[in-house]
Amino acid sequence: MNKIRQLNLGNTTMNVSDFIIKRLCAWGITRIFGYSGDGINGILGALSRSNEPVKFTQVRHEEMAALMACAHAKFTGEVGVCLATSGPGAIHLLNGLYDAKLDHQPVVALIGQSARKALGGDYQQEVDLISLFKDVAHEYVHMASEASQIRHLIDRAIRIAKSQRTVTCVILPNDIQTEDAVEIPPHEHYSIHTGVGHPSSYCIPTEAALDDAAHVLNVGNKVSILIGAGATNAADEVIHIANLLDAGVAKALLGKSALSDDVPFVTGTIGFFGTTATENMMKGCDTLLLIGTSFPYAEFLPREGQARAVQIDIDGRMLSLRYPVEVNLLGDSRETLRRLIPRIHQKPNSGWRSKIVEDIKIWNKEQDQLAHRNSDLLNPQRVFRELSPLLPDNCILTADSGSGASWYARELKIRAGMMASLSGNLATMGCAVPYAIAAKFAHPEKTVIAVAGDGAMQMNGNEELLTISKYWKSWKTPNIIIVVLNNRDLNMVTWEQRMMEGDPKLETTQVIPDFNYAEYAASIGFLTFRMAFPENIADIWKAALKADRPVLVEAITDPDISPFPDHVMIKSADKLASSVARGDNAALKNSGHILQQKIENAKY
Ligand SMILES: Cc1ncc(C[n+]2csc(CCOP(=O)(O)OP(=O)(O)O)c2C)c(N)n1
Ligand SMILES: [Mg+2]
Repeated sequence: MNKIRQLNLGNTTMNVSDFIIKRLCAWGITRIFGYSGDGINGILGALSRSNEPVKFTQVRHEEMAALMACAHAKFTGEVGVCLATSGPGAIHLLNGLYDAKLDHQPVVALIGQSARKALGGDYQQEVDLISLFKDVAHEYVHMASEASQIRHLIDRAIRIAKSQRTVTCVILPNDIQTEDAVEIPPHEHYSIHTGVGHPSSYCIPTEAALDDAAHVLNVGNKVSILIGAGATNAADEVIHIANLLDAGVAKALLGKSALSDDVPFVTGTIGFFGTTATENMMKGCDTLLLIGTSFPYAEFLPREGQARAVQIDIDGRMLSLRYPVEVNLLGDSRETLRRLIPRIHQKPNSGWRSKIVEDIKIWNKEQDQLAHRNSDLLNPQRVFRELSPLLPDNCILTADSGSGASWYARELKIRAGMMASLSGNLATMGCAVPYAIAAKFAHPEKTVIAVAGDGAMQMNGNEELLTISKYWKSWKTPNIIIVVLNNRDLNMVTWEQRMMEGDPKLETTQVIPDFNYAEYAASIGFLTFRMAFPENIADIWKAALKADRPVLVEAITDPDISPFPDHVMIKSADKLASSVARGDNAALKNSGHILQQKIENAKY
């Protein structure tokens, strides 16, 4: 074995950790997000002495490392890697790893463990990591028990993460990390000899399935299309097929950046943060084409039986999951659409498409009025409506779970070349800032804008500002803007409680401590703005966008303006009436005329 080691390294001694770094680099991994601990001392040593191009990003909390690894995967298409120590460090990773798992992102977690001789001995920080990670990394979680396993553990963890678009995990006992590396396992029984590399390939449906799908789409009269993250890279094809089908296109939240909002028949988002144009289209269609989406909420899709449906998805498990689909197409969105398009007959221009385009115009006009309505404090809708036209080309947007996600969904208009993401399926708070940091590391030349709630900032965003402060001078451009919606409220949930439970705002659980985010960020080197008056909004955005360092914009916004649009709230008019009857006037105060009447007439 020593001979092999020397063959590969000349006179240098390579240990298991050096070899792990080398192997990661052979796979093209260039960044590891992580946090130190004695369970991974060997790897940290190897990282610091490595001449390989891999870089380490030191975060403030391991959950952030996992969220960054997920965002890295989302914004680069590469595998994201995070590194944490045994016990508490590994446990902290979990939420971020679930974010990656639920949004189908390839992420590899490398975690430390107590030394092998201590395992099973109730040793300090000893946690049963295989069991703990068995759900989040169920496709592949293994612990190394000897050096000659390392090559295949790393190779398989990366390959499976890539091919299944999921989370995998390699557990590395602390003592194994400094053993001599075995680059080439002995050529004998029980040895595993894996290689590096994963082909770029795509899957396409059969000709027969394409014919069947084309038939359903060709005989339909009112076609609506819903796209998700799986339609990224298929924008031209989506536009092409939509034009042939005389259809409109709605976007699930994770598919926000898959298609430009400039396209006149894009109805915007669907769901709780969706537009009336999308809602009308879904209610009126007789045919539904789903592309790369697993948008979950049935009530926003056509009723069963209303529409004949075709779905395209790269993952067979996601087919016919949300709507009983007549023709399931298992394949890559772009390649499948390319093969479907020649089979589609051009539908004549009909009232269907023009009504969709008209609905979009009506929606935009109404939203403009709503953004300019008076409120006690700053209207959050106006904050984002004024930012949207100023967004730089090719910028990257991220958002937290919270009211900000609604304004991000509805008010920030995507143009071709932009990227945008959030925690779609896990919908975890606290992803906006780590996502933005990962985006900036991956694309340092681009402007990155994160929309964060004040609750999320208090949960972890404030700490992660320190990471920006630590690294921003190493980025090619300094342009990263953190927008904090300071509403002193866990606002989205406060509104859900009004809508779903008929509760008034519950002071004990919903009001959060006030904090001066701008002052704090300024103290660690940010350029900061407190946005409190409508007439200053545009000027603050312009100044923020041309800043020569990271920016934090603290918008002091009105929690009584609902992040949910009226057409969604109207379905809960009786519950909202109950919240009003119990002394909370917010639902009545800022709603439109029709909703107001519904609330006033509602029985509770
Ligand atoms: C980790 C986590 N905890 C709790 C929730 C439930 N939740 C969703 S949005 C929200 C409120 C967020 O408050 P804030 O960050 O202040 O944003 P706001 O809605 O006020 O703009 C909560 C508590 C969640 N999604 N994730
Ligand atoms: Mg808040």
